[in-house]
Amino acid sequence: MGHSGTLPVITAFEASPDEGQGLARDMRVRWALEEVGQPYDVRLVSFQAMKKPAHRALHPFGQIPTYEEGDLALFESGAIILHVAQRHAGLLPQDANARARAITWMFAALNTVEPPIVELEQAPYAEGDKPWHAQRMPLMEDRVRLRLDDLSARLGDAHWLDGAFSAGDLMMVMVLRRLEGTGIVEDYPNLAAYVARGQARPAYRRAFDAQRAVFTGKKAE
Ligand code: GTB
Repeated sequence: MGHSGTLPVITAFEASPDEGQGLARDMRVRWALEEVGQPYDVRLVSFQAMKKPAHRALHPFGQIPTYEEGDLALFESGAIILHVAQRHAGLLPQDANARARAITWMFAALNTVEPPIVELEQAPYAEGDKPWHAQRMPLMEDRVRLRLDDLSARLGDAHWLDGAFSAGDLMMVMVLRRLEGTGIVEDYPNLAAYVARGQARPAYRRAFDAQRAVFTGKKAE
């Protein structure tokens, strides 16, 4: 975490509840920046500071991640990654149609696959004390499996969703990672291999180590 003053600055949890597992959404932005070789600074934000006016000026919903670059300030991990991918080579194909398809996979990850996964993940915290919670869990899990059935069928034995690795794969891998601990992805060997393939990328490893260093208190570099 240098402070050159000229690098883009992202925000991340000062104390991520996942204790360095890289499940919060700064991880996907870090990974994108690593894929394109763009160094960045990180400003760590506490849960309290996130809800204060200074942070809300950057993020209307009082969340992380945000992205500042010169006089540009962005929020929403998808918008940030699209911005990074459009300005640097490495995350989107050159061909216009292939590029549009890769962006489509970013939206599919965020709009079609992530919502039921987040719903399932958050239910125990949000409604775990309700008498109907135990009955709702399998229904939510079915909705996740419906998406994974189709995603698995589409991926088949390909390495990535549409040709070369793209921002669409980056987003999809990160979304699938949110199922860690449920055993659901493991029921789809090609999706499990797909996630592992993403995690094996050197840029992923660098991003993971950098966010983990926030938890362990060690410097990543
Ligand atoms: N749609 C936005 C985006 O894609 O950027 C969503 C941003 C968002 O949900 N941010 C979360 C946040 O700031 C962090 S990522 N939450 C604080 C708040 O709302 O007050 C969600 C997240 C949090 C923690 C874990 N974890 O510990 O495992 C995983 C994911």
